[in-house]
Amino acid sequence: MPHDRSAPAAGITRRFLLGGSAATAVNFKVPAALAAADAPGAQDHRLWYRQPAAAWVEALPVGNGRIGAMVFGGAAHERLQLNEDTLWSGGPYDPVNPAARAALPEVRRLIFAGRYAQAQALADARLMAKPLQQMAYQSVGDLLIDLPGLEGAEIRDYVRDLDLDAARATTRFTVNGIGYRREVVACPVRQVIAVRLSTDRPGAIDCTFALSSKLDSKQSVEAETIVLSGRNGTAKGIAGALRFEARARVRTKGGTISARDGKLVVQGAEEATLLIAMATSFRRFDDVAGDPAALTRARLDAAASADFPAIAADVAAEHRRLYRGVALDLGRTPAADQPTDVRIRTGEQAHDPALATLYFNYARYLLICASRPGSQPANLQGIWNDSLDPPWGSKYTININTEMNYWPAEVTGLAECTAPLIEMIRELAETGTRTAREMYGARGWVAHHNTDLWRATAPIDGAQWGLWPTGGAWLCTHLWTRYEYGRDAKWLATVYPLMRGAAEFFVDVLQRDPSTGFLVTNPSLSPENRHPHGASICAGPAMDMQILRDLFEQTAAAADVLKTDAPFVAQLRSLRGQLAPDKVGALGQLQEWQEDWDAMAPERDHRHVSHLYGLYPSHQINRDDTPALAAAARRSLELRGDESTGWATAWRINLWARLGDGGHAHRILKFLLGPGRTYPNMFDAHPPFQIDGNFGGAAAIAEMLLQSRRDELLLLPALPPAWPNGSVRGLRARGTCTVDLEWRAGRLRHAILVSAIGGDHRVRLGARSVLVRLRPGRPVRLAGAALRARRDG
Ligand code: FUC
Repeated sequence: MPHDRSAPAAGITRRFLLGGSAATAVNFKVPAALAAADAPGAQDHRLWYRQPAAAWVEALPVGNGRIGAMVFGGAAHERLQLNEDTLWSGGPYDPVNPAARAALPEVRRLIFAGRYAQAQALADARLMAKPLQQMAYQSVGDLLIDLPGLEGAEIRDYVRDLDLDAARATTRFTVNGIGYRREVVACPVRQVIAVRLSTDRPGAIDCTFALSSKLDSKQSVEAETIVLSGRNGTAKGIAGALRFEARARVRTKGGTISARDGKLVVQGAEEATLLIAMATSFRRFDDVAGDPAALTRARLDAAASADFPAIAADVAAEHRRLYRGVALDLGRTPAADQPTDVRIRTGEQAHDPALATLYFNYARYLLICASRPGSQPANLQGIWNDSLDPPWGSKYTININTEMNYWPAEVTGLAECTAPLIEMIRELAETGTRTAREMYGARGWVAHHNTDLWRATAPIDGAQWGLWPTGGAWLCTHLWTRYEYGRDAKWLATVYPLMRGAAEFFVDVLQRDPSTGFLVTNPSLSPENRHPHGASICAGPAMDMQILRDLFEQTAAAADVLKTDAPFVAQLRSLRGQLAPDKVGALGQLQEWQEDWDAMAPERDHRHVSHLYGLYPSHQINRDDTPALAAAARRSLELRGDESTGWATAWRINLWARLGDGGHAHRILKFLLGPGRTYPNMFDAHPPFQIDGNFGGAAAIAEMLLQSRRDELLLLPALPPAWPNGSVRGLRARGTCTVDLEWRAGRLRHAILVSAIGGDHRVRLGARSVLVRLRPGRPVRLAGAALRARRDG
């Protein structure tokens, strides 16, 4: 076979492809983690391929929350595309438009007068941020490893994989009987990416290492270290204010290291290990005085004492601390034995329940790798982006996408990964206070439909998309959710001011709708859907009303827990009752707007299903308490259709799961996992790549197995016929509960519940329910048969 992109040699054993053993063609000593790929279930924790990545969406991601790499796995030419999560264009800036406040009353008046297009034109002229767009997340560049001796050589026995449990990408192949191995990890403990090249023949490694970047930068070599230092980009008139640095230091067993043309040259080595550190001068959204040279140097120096096995062991241990908290089994068929890209290509036709398991596990892997305490939150691409000008700036779109990134966090045991999101809300409350004051003359704080590294909060892009004041409010519901799961009142006290500030803003800006007397937002919009009157902007879209009902009630409930702010609580509860209610329209659908416009809207299959927020992620609408609204939500979903962009498809699956329709949810999940919405590296395809679909899809799988609202637990609420037998261990429910489930022939065999703080929980299985009193830390086992035998409790 002439080059890298070839299929594996005929006759290669499955054992080898799965990770090798003593019987394989290549006589590597196989680390336990790789050999374990033969163990039952190991394939549920592994993406693997028989050819290198030909495109970025075939490369495999590693990350430690803050820094990451996409590993291509080329034999003669390896590329690691590198990211650092604070490398964005621009610098600290304040986009508030000073003309906005004076124009606001007229925009409001035009909206209440039904002159929407005119209102939107005025809003475009006077209300929008300056600049009109936010800053973009940017790639650091590439680490390039060239092995000139392999150029044109016949590559045999090629396999590359990503071990989701050990958090390691490995590439293996043979050339002329010599076995080559390359491993990559991103270490959260030592803050470096480590790459090891090894062969089974001493002295066989001849290669060069280089760093390159598309940003304004220069490379130099200091001893055994390549240094890439540069500046971030200027964008939309905001000057680049960041310096960044990537440092890669090589160490070898045997052989020599020299420098040539800004590259490091290794000759005759048995093994080469490269440690890469990256940093920028970013310290906070208003402080860019960091020293990336000092930071990267210090991290390399600190890591120098450890060899690759020690670093990889740290990576695996720290990763497993989070990753191993949940174990899912949805059943397995022979389809699962194929390479990951083949499974995705054929998944829609094949019966491959384990593909959903892999997707679920991968999402948990991705969240751990993209969002850790101290890092930035996961953006539209997590932390993986090869562009200086990525789609939608690879920012934080907070009218759905950022929230969706964190949907699986609590239920799948990754609450710790929400720390960066919570920190971002704190920062938005700072910048958003100014936006509230200057633009609206209001107290509290506001964020619109996007933000960036600099925590910009003014409306962007155009009024049709950006003039939506409810982004901060939606984010605040994640604070209450965190409290509901963790029940830590001390922590709640630290975030209560953020919730209070978000609520206070709406106390000041809500307007009384002259035609109905209800309180509504104005101006606003139903993300990003145009109504039939030549605009999207309007008053009181259903989603705003639903989010504000949650925000007001949750803020009041938080104040109750903290025994504070009684007058404000009374005011919030009174205002909550005056918010415009949900309505059912002529088609039997849940109305997206105050008026029954849904049937006439230009895009009836619009990707956003914003008015269904009340059904998921909120619990306001549900089949038990509000059956008529739940039926209307179902009708809306039917009208919108099942297939949409990646994230919008994932949202639909969660919604069908909340409606208890596992079969329907599963049909849409098959589409999400197929080649139209999943790239070969299992990244979600909007298209283009957007990571929210991965997280929304994983949340949906959990939602089909377990739902919790207040102190109620719904077991297997939307189990699809396609998953008759299975089990899950470690899902979380509100009230510090951990839930294990096992089912056979579509029926629950047993559930094991444990709560750290104990308490009474109503446990539901279909129409049956039982009240369970949990004592702190004491597991309770419930037999499915016993639950089914109950009349009701
Ligand atoms: C919203 C969505 C788009 C895309 C973008 C990042 O604007 O409407 O589909 O996901 O965010």
